[in-house]
Amino acid sequence: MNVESHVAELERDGYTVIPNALSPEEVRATYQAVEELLAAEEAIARRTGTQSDNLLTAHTIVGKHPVFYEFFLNPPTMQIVRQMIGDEALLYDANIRIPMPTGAANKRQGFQLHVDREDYTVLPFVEGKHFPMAMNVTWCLVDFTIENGATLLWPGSHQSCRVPDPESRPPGYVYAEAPAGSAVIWDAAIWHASGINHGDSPRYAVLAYYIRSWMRGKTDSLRFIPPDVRPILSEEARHLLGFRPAPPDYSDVKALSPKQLAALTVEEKKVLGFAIY
Ligand SMILES: O=C(O)CCC(=O)C(=O)O
Repeated sequence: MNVESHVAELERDGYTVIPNALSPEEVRATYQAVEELLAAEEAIARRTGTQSDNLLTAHTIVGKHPVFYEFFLNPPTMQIVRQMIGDEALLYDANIRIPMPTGAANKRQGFQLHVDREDYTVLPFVEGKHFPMAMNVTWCLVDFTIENGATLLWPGSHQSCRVPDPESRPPGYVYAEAPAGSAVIWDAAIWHASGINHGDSPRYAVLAYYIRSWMRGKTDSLRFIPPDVRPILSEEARHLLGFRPAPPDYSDVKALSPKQLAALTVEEKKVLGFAIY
């Protein structure tokens, strides 16, 4: 994989496609996990609108099925994400998203033209210069085609530092057509919309949203991991989710070496402003 060219595409176009980010076995196992999770949630999800005729979704999936515990460390994806938003990038959320072959869209729910979480990905930069704050990743579990609802992307629109009219469909979009196993990575500020599925089978996909390490976002993304799952996760997966020591950024703390930091007593940490409670 040529990391530099994927990063260059993300910077220029606002998106890139990594073929074979998942092996065929991983695609199969993930597909099965998606089916199991959707079936487990179906009764409630139908009532809440999380699953509907046109769209099946599942939210906050990391802790909901063992296949997803480590999934979001996907090495080819993380190489690119870390280049774009820093080595300490956090996994903020992950979802299942399956437009169904009805040839119709729900109102909003990603079908409208949008950017992701504009409060911090676009609005701070209006009239200024784009700065990447978050990356959205879609793993295709089936081939993404124009017919089955491949995502629509407006290349270069992340540089506009503007939020689009959700009801509009300006010219200049491309479809993220990609074979199963691909990861489509886009800058959260790119204008995009879910395609409508005019095909004859569901468009299976798993999505994740990564943010810069110093951001908090708007949901309590740590507390959606069930307490019994936390100890099962690898150290790296816990770190990705944000279970990590967060030394405050006072100058007297920054002056300490990792060894000195590790040796601090609770009383010393209290004085230095650590979150000890
Ligand atoms: O599933 C898709 O094609 C698009 C999803 C989307 O727009 C989003 O997650 O923001």
